[in-house]
Amino acid sequence: MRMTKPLNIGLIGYGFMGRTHSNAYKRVNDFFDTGYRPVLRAVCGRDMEKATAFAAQWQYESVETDWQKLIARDDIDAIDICTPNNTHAKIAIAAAEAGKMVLCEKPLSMNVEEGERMVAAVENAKVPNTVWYNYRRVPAVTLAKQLVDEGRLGRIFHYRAQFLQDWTIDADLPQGGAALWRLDADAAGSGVTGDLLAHCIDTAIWLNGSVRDVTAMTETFVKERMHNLTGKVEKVGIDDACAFLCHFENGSLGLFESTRYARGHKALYTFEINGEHGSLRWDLHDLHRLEYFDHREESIIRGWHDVHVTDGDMPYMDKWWVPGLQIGYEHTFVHHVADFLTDLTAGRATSPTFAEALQTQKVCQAILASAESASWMSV
Ligand code: SOE
Repeated sequence: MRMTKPLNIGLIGYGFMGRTHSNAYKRVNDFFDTGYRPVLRAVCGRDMEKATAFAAQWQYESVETDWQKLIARDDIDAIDICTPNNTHAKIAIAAAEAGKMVLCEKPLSMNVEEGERMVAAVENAKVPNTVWYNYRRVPAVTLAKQLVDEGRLGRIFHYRAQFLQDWTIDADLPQGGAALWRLDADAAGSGVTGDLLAHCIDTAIWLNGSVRDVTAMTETFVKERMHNLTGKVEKVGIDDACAFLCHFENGSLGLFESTRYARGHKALYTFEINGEHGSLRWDLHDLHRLEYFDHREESIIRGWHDVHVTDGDMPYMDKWWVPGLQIGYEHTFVHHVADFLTDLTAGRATSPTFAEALQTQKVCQAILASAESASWMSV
């Protein structure tokens, strides 16, 4: 183990994502040799009682209730944004202007215009930045990237992805508040497009390159919900479901679907890529497996390989247990922090940067515009 330098973290937001990131900061040096050691300097949230309880549970050294004060502190190196989407831009821009590194939850922003300002801010300030599209760092997904980059699939024809959930079917669920800000268009920007399809699009761009144009349809099944801020029944502005077709720049065709109304599915993120020589298939519910088909194999043994991605020569797995023993969802965040710290030591950017995540934002915006206008939109 080399000597590690401290990296003082100021976390903003203590919800579900605040926990995944805190866990990653705490575990990373137990398993990865990165050159830096995150120090949980402060957590910031509007509710002092909740922030204090979070700080006690995760061992943050101090608590702030005003994110501007957190950013102004000299003992903070990196600001980690885990707040609702409508706050990402103002916090990230202020943090970059104060010379802090910025790690931002997905999606980058509410829209492309905000995202562009965020990219300009981190680039002008030359501060390290990244967006937490965590599924890239599931070892099986990282292995898929390796196989695609090695050219094993040949020319790509099709990219297909789905992200299916069922947690908003109940019409009595309010919009706004705690995790339910995801149902409030003013806080989230969009529904499944920014929340779930953004994950699929980030992975797709990473594996298969840029998206050229899209045609989409969206639906809002529950049109009105009680708003927990006003106490009134208000129109729902988010997309509950979205499906889109696209062309990738490499000539392949994309087919994507996401919904929070697929009864029985909790977080079924799947993708499949079909190329001239072979195909790949992955499923979040079985995340350590990568299915691979190679048509060039001898016909009598040709078939789908069910690769259990746990061997030490597979991405990230040499840092964990022994072959055959798997890891899970939380490890994707540990991997992201590990890469961020390693890249920091090497003076490299950590993908996806704000600029890369802006490409996903552009696709999301084109999807929503296409659904609105019922026409093809270029990205
Ligand atoms: C809720 O829809 C959610 O928690 C998303 O916000 C996450 O990004 C996704 O990974 C799981 O589902």
